[in-house]
Amino acid sequence: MVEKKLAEILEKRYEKTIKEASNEEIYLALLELTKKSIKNKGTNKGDKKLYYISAEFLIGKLLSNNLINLGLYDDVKKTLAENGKDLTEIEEIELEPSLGNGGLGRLAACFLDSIATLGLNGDGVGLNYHFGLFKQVFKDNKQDTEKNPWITKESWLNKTDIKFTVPFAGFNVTSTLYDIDVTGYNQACNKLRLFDIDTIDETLVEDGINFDKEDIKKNLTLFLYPDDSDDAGRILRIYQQYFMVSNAAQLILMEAEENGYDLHKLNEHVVIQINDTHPSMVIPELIRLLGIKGIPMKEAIDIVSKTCAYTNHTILAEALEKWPIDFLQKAVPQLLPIIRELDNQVRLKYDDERVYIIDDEKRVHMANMDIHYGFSVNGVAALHTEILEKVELKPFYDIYPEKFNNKTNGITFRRWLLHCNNELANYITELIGEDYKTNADKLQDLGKFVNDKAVLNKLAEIKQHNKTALKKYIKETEGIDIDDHSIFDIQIKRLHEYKRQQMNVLYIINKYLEIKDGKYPTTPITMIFGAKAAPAYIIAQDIIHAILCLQQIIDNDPVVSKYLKVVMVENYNVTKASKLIPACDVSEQISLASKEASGTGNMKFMLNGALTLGTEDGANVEIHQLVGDGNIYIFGESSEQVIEHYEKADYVSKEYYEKENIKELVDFLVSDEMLAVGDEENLTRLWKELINKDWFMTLLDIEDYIKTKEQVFKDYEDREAWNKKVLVNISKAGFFSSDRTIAEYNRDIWKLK
Ligand code: 26Y
Repeated sequence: MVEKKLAEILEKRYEKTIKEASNEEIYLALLELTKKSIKNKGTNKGDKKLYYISAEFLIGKLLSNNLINLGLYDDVKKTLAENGKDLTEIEEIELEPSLGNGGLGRLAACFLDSIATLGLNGDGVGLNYHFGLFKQVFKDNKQDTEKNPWITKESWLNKTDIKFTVPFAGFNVTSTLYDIDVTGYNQACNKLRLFDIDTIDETLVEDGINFDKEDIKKNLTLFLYPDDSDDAGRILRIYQQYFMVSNAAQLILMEAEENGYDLHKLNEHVVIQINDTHPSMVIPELIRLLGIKGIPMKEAIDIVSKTCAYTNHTILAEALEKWPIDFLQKAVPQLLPIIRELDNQVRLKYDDERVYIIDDEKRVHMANMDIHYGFSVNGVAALHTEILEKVELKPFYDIYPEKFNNKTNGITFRRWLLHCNNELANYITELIGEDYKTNADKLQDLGKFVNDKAVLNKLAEIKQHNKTALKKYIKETEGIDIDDHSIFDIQIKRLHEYKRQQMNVLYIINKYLEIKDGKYPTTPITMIFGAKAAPAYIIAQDIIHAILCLQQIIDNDPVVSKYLKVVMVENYNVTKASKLIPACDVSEQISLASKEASGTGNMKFMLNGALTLGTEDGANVEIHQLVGDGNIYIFGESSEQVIEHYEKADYVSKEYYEKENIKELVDFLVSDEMLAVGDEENLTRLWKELINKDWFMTLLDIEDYIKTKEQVFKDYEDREAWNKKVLVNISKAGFFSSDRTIAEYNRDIWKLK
């Protein structure tokens, strides 16, 4: 069936057979075939609709996932193989959109998959960034940035004829809506709706990622998170955010009116999920637009408050957006009377400046607005929500305890198991049947094989295949040789000091010095990193530099390189994640306790049979509870202890640095070896930062980290015991299906039929 259709398309397009066609031609034919098949699926309907508004949707490549969801994957793969073609190679043709930067964006993508799969009527709404987040390249052991174009003539984007006018101070712009179909697993479809500005000008970007930040009509949708280290950059972000939410609000009202809904009862037909504070201006914008439709402000505020729900993804103060009134005045003055009124109402009710929307420095606290004028506030893991309630947002929790709820994050098993680890998925099916694909709890049935040696060996064999496949991929893409019989220890996530890649660096230094001293690991170790750093985040750049320098030093050392290898993959993205995760033995989740809201990589690794080395932070806490002490490696101070250190301001990194064994590791950063391959300015800055500030308490946990990691590597040697732990981890991962998360959002917040 698939073979016939594919052959027909290729014949019509290129007058070629499958055998004759190039990978690119086959990709384009599969794109056409898939899009046709999506058309036959129909869309989810219902008299209430969710709009999930987000600045990021890190969707990754779509071909294989769509094929899986449409039930065509196995057929296509087989047909291609019979004609001498390899689906994995054809996937390479598709460009990965970089419409996201990290966890929040990937979560939004997993959620879209689960919303469609559960048959819920819900779309994503965001922006069609032409160059997305920057592309990372390494030069002289440092990160360099380039634009990342991904929009091709034929793609998953469908241009619609929906257009809106968005008003800014002194000028209007026109938008066009593009849709990407979101396929559910064996289900009808939803849409990801991406707005673009009609007057965009890609030629504005001359070299790297630089462009004229003030030419709003031409630059608005060029990049996700354009540099905001100056005022022009910050104001541009306001323009972007407003453009996103004004389009979203106009779309919502247009669809409500098309359906004949009474706008006075909008909340009965619409629910808006505000993904972090980036879309928060949707609240005043919707109030403004309802006003234009004749609904008085008081009532409009009430309607909007019953329609909007807010998700918080971080407790880091610098990520909680506060926009100066002056900036808003400059870009979107029409919102100010509304925001002032919202603030006034708060001030009349509550005599507590911590909950005001506008502070005494004339800044608008976006999260505060969301909490007062939304009906739900959720954190993304149990510990995170607890910290919000008890510490970070306590004054709000005291006012509105009923609004607060937890929704522990999840991941879609279609991408993070069926697609990225097809061999494991098929083996699980062989053992326990298909049900787990739609009912993830069923994975628990694997538990009964925990003493079955044949099963344990087979799991190890699949892991080995994935490691060998990764070795090949890294050779092809990075030009680096790795030993597929070494332990694969992986830390992949955005670069941030709180995630503590620098602690892993100190571990590597420790191992390097040990090997130099003649103490060799039983099994060689490969430490793999992947991380982009925000271009303006100096210390993050320095940490990348340190990793790349170590990589070079170790590569050049004929003795050490036999036992230890460091690889930092370039331009870490969803595609690379899906190759790395199935091959991993040890999952590094080592954030300072209390700082990682949830983490979702931790869940992907667990599902793919890696063991977690982590702190009691974010969703690690829940992983720990599920698998039990014996199947996870936990270290470091607890979130309570850490929060106490912050409150008492009693952590002094220098006191730890003075310990001889720690000093040796930190000082290596500025050793002759490092300076021979690295840049003195960067390395010295990082060294000083660790000694004098160490805001995320690396030196506090380093000893426990090293000790625990040694235990991990020791335990790895007992292959059977290790494989049992692997099996337990996979069998307990069902809780982290985003189908479960979405079912909870719907039950508690959205209430869609
Ligand atoms: C605009 C700027 C200040 C900003 C840009 C991006 C602020 C925040 C973000 C992104 C945050 C983010 O990705 N947070 C992550 O969300 C994941 C999904 O909930 C969590 O798993 C993860 O712990 C959290 O860091």
